[in-house]
Amino acid sequence: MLNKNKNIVVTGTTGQDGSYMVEYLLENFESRVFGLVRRNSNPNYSNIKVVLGHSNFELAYGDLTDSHSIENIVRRIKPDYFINFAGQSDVHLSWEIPQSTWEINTTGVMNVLEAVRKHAHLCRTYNAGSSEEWGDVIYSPQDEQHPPRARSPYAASKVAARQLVKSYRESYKLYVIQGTLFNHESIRRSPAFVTRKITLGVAKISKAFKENKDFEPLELGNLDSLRDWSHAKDFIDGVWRMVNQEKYRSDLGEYKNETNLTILSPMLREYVLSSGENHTVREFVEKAFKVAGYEGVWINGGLDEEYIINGQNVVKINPRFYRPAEVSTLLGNSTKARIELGWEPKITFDQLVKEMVESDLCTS
Ligand code: NDP
Ligand code: GDR
Repeated sequence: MLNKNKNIVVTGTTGQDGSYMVEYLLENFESRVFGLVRRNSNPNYSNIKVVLGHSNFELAYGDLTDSHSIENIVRRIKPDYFINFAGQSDVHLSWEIPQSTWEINTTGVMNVLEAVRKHAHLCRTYNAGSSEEWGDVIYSPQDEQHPPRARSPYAASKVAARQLVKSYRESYKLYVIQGTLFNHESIRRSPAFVTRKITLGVAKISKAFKENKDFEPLELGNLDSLRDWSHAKDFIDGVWRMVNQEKYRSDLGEYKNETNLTILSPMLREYVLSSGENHTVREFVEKAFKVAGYEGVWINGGLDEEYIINGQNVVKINPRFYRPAEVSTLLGNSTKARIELGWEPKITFDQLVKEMVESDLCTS
């Protein structure tokens, strides 16, 4: 079995990606996994309930913005891998809380890099980068060469983190990379994001239809945004391949024994993970209602646009959900990851929508 007896720190464990990463590691490897959680007045461990109590899993308290806590964890655990999925991940909210977005997504990453540099120099470190970094894109589909063109405090924080990652890799020969992940969703997606907001809304409205009750229409912002959506589980495998890239890259044959990480670090590559197809928010709405058994029609346009099912308005526009600056289209080119890492997504867009809607229909 690969990666036996390794110490792996995963942050963002209570969120979507961190929780799936913890499960993936515990299922596939005999390693000790430490899930970082921060102090919360109302802790919610629902995403990790299946791993709590696993003999190879331990919770570690820390906060990315508290350098002492991160340093103490790295000094104590001496991780072989540090997978950083912690973040202020809500793009829209980043205009409301720009400073904490920066402190978590940028200064927090510096805290991780410093701790690793001082106490676990051979640790493989991953930081969660985003297609949002490319902002108002200048070509499509976007690949690893696309320049940063941030359109939000969130995107700017990730661009800056990427520069930190690059400089620590080059200055200290750390095995540290920041992948560029396009949108990925699941039943664990927070309702702050449009896909889960839609699937929860569809479930609520379906229930009201069945029970012949009144309901409020789902309120959305920009229906014309194009996003390249995938399933989060597919991306976890891709991230793991990225932090073990010499196992997959034929051009790094002589480094496959993992002994010379400091020599390997200048040759590390950062990859795009994406499905390679994009869809509008409007299309997501239509597909989600269809899974629940309803088809509707769009009427009017602009801020008056509505989606009508059975003569009733189920979706309307609320300008509150528009952004000060929108990233209107994203489409990823993940050819490099597919060829060099042998990675490919397995779950289609239709399967993703179906899984999310069916799950919310069951629990609503
Ligand atoms: P989530 O919002 O689901 O999870 C974020 C996690 O970060 C939560 O566990 C949260 O903890 C934790 N966190 C936030 N602030 C801190 C802090 N100061 N210290 C420690 N932990 C903290 O995000 P995702 O799982 O979707 O995304 C993971 C990462 O990947 C994020 O950095 C995101 O920006 C990035 N990303 C996500 C993409 C996606 O489509 N999902 C695409 C590209 C990048 P708590 O529960 O306490 O709030
Ligand atoms: P995004 O995801 O900003 O791409 O960031 P989100 O689901 O929030 O928005 C996608 C698109 O939908 C439009 N939209 C709405 N969005 C929200 N949240 N709520 C609405 O009501 C609504 N109506 C329309 C948005 O304007 C946007 O164009 C996600 C996060 O996971 C980031 O952390 C990650 O880096 C990127 O994906 C890649």
